[in-house]
Amino acid sequence: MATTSNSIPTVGVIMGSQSDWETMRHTAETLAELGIPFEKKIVSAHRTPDRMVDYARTAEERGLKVIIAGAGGAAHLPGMTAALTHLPILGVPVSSRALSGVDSLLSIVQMPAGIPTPTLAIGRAGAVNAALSAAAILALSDSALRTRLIAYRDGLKAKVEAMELPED
Ligand code: RP5
Repeated sequence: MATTSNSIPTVGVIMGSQSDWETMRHTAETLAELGIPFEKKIVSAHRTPDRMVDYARTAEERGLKVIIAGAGGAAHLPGMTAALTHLPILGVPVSSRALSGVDSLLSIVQMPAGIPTPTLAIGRAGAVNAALSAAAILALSDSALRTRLIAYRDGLKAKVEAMELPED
């Protein structure tokens, strides 16, 4: 299991394949930027189902508070993980080769009532926003993180305010 710091990870970042890392690295980078300890692991709902069950069933006792799950195609990882733990599961649809991630999006978002998988946008935007959503959840009980999250958003605001359009 890859972890980012000596602190106990509070966020688990899982993905169905190494090919998902190009998208999910944006989740990892955003969590790191906000100083949130996380772990990352490849867990495939279809190809390593036993690993998925073990990961989800031990998540809470290992200290995780939120899990971010990214997958593409028939993207069952977020939903199946949500079925195995009551921790919040945030789903990131990875852009697929065949259907550009629309299949991933619909696979994750259309859960039956009772087992939710809050679902982000396809690709990089969703990966970044999953990290920010996890931060917002954790910031409810972490005032230092709340301060860092507000500073992150202030940074975005400053960037847009500094933008300029070319002269005609
Ligand atoms: C899914 O199948 C993974 O989440 C990945 O997005 C997709 C393709 O996997 P690879 O064929 O690249 O391993 O399980």
